[in-house]
Amino acid sequence: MFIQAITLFPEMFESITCYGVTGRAKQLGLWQFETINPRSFADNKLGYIDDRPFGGGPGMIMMAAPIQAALKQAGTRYKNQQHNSRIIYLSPQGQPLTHRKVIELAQYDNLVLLCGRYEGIDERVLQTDVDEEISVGDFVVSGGELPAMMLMDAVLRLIPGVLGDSLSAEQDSFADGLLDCPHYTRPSEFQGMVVPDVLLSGNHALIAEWRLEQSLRRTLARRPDLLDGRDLLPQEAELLQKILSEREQAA
Ligand code: 4GT
Repeated sequence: MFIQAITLFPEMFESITCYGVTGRAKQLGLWQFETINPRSFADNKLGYIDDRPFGGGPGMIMMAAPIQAALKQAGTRYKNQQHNSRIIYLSPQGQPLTHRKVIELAQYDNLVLLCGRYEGIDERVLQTDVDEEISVGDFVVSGGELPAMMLMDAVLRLIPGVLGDSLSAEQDSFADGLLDCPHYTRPSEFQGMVVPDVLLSGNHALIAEWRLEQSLRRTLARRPDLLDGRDLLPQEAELLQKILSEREQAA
């Protein structure tokens, strides 16, 4: 996968290109990356790419022309029509990023991630040049770079070979629409707290069932919205029934 980020702060992306599993995967050639700085397309000597908002108000707006020039440089629509490319603007006004969306984005050969700063980008270039707007959550940060890196990390994890163990991605929370179960490692006793017996039993079927039950309990307690409209497997339905009837007895 070839990822391009349109950003005023290219160095920020070192955190994803140089470190951890994403850094290793890049070294292995499993993905490629470049940044394009809209600053280099400023049509003035001072290099400014922002201006005051029409209608007044605080802050500055990134101008359409340098953003369009940067997107044009990125190619896609213009040069790489043989590739399947997606141009994404990260913003709080976008559709929420979910595991489902991450799977969808992992199918592209090329993602172009447009990162805003200041109060955002002139709407007209978003209208004409951007395929979709995505949000990483209902909160505001100072720039699109961190949201872009969150999207990148989530997508890259799904590319074969990026995670050392191919089972890891399948076992992540949300891969099956549920929250993750609790995890434990040595020592088996820590400050008087012990690891659940079943995890030391060596009985893999029992362990798998315990983990599924824990996932269901947590999802029910913390994120019941995730269970709405989700088809349950027979084993899940049975465990959920057990959990719910326990609750009724306690009440
Ligand atoms: C939040 C998100 C995002 C921002 C999000 C334009 C200028 C947007 C600053 C940028 N804040 N971007 N993508 N929740 N801030 O995804």
